[in-house]
Amino acid sequence: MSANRRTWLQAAGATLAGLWLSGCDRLTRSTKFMGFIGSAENLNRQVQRAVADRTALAREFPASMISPDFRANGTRSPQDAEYVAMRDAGFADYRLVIDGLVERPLALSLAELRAEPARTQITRHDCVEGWSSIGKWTGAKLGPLLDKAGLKAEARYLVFHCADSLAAGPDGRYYESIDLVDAYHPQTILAYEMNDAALPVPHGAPVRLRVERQLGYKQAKYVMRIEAVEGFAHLHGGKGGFWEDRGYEWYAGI
Ligand SMILES: Nc1nc2c(c(=O)[nH]1)N[C@H]1C(S)=C(S)[C@@H](COP(=O)(O)O)O[C@H]1N2
Ligand SMILES: [Mo]
Repeated sequence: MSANRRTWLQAAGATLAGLWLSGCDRLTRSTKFMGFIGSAENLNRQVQRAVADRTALAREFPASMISPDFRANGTRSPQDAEYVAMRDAGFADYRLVIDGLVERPLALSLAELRAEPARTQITRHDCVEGWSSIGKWTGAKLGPLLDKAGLKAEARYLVFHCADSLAAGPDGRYYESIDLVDAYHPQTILAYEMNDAALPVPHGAPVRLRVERQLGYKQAKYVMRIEAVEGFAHLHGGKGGFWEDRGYEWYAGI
């Protein structure tokens, strides 16, 4: 809710309380006045619904519905030199960096990430191209990790910097961003397992984001660094993601 709207609601509330205390019950018989109360309540309900919907859980499925052939899309095998070297070393040197607007920057090995509070979920992945697959994901919950790093008050978004280039040139690197509502959503995890095995390279090894209330392109694979930022206009094309810079919506909620 915007500060303006909150101030307006508070002002409306104060006015109502004032009128109420004046004991003028003729007002309550005035249809115009009751219409005003009704619209304030209605606005409040709409705001509530908007906020509540964002924290609702995405549907989870039984194991019997896991897709035997979960499709891999976009980058399936990064050719970027740093990634190739890391992959060939079995990701022993991998460190997940969480930095930017945080009090305590983190650099976690896979073993350290696996020791963090985790969640397993069977969810449906919906790609904007029109296909869906159901998979089982296990990973570290993002919320507790952010608390560990200590987000600064100015932080409003998280940018996921990936290891793969999907296009040539300096802005060809894949990246994505989400807001803090999605970051703290209980099903938002940094997945290191898919279908009970280590996350395979085509699906984003060693770590990928699962942000289950969003479309496929928000599910950043090959995540190297999570940067807390105030805004993302200064990054790449300025729209907050590889595909967003090429015309997709930043908010891809489902
Ligand atoms: N780093 C990176 N993340 C990415 C992509 C990509 O090409 N590179 N493609 C996106 C798209 S469009 C989709 S649909 C999903 C595909 O995930 P999957 O390969 O596990 O099906 O990853 C998303 N995340
Ligand atoms: Mo996608």
